[in-house]
Amino acid sequence: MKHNYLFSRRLISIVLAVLWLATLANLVSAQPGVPGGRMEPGVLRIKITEPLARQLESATVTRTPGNVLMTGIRSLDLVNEQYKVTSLRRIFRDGGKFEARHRRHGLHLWYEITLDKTALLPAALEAYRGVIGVQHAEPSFKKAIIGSDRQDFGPRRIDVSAISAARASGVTLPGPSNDPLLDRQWHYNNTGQAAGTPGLDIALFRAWGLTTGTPNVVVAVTDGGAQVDHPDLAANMWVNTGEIPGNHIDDDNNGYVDDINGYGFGDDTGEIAPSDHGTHTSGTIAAVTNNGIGVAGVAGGSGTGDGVRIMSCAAFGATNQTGFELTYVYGADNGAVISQNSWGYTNPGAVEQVVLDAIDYFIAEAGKDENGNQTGPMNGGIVIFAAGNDNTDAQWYPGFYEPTLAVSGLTNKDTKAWYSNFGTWVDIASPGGETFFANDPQGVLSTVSNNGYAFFQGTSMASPCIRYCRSARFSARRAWLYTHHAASAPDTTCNRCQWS
Ligand SMILES: [Ca+2]
Ligand SMILES: [Ca+2]
Ligand SMILES: [Ca+2]
Ligand SMILES: [Ca+2]
Repeated sequence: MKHNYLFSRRLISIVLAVLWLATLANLVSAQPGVPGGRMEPGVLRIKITEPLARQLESATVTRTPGNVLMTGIRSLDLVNEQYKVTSLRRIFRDGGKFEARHRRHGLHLWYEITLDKTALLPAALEAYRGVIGVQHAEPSFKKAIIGSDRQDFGPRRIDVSAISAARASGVTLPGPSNDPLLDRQWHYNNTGQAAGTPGLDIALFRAWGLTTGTPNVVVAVTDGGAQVDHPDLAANMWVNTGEIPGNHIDDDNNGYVDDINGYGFGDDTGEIAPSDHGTHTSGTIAAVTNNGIGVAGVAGGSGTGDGVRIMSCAAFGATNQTGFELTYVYGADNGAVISQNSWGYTNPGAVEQVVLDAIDYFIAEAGKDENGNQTGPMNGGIVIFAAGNDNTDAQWYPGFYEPTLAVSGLTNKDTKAWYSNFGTWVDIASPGGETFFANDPQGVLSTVSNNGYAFFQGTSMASPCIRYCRSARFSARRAWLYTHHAASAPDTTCNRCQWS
């Protein structure tokens, strides 16, 4: 794998922040069972060859009296008829000015097929694999926000009326910001305030000496939706300046209507449905720091409007969950350079090549224009995933996919959090916290929906490594080699980090 990202000084804390965020997600528990039960019924995906793609793009589609879709391509139609196919569509919509780039990455070769819901998917997959020009066929595996099935993981809301008044204005960073809840964010500066071990944190105040964030770093958060108008988050939301809100027109012709702060992929709307989880992970990255209200974000700026920007990619919508692969392509094409993910499949070993292809696209193309010129703060992107909350070393994708940065979770005493996944595939560890009762201060505090604040626990990011992040430049591949957090022996020396 080739990663040649050169990081500037200002990016370091951002990356660290996002890393740790990665896992404030609460992953799903492993659900051993029949693999077929983990597939979405009535849908499968195929990747076809270039010749078949050309044929399909020029095909005249007709329908049989029974509404089965026919393409005029005999080998394909035979199977379509057998499985009562009603829809065959490109997964990645036309990329506009990025279409040539999409095609170079083969994104136009992916199709989604809607078939008889009662069809046995393993048999259907085999049938499509036998079609001339089909290189790959796969089901759509079920996915979940990490921990969404675990109410004990959060959110544990705090009483907003108990929030103390803002500290004095005029506070300058580095050093403690004026956010009134900062003292309860032990993961930034662990003084033992939540019965943790002083000093075991991400040394955020020191990192703020390098940077507090920068608005040209856009972080795409694939999760539930962020509350885009949360008073402690709104100012750091990415804004698509080419789009006019609410006019039902795709003004900037990027394929998405009214996408102002990202897109509700799950619900297929520019109106992003706020969720506690997506608001929490977004807030850890970039709640507005030093604005005198609520919490601080890791890269939320210095109080002068200079934080990183959050692009909310809500694949988990209010009514539906879909479009995961689209979020990476959307992110890369619309200016994001970091992709933050706190979702996973509902069983270990499940993986979708279409998602991996999209992740590869993000890693290769983020930060560049359609001609390959670097326009963003990085030449290529980073994709970060929560390792998961199953306390196993099984193959939990997409974090298990090597090019992503997989993040496990630590307690405020620098031990592996009880729930955190682990293994040689995990790249880094960071505070995820542990909560055992309502408002347990040992969790991680951030923003949630309805203008709220709450503790969550979840697999998280790497305070041990972050403490060693002092250099101005490093390569992604060299930086993130860490963590075999076996159940009881975290490597707090971080001696596998190789900062340059
Ligand atoms: Ca648009
Ligand atoms: Ca519009
Ligand atoms: Ca704040
Ligand atoms: Ca990795």
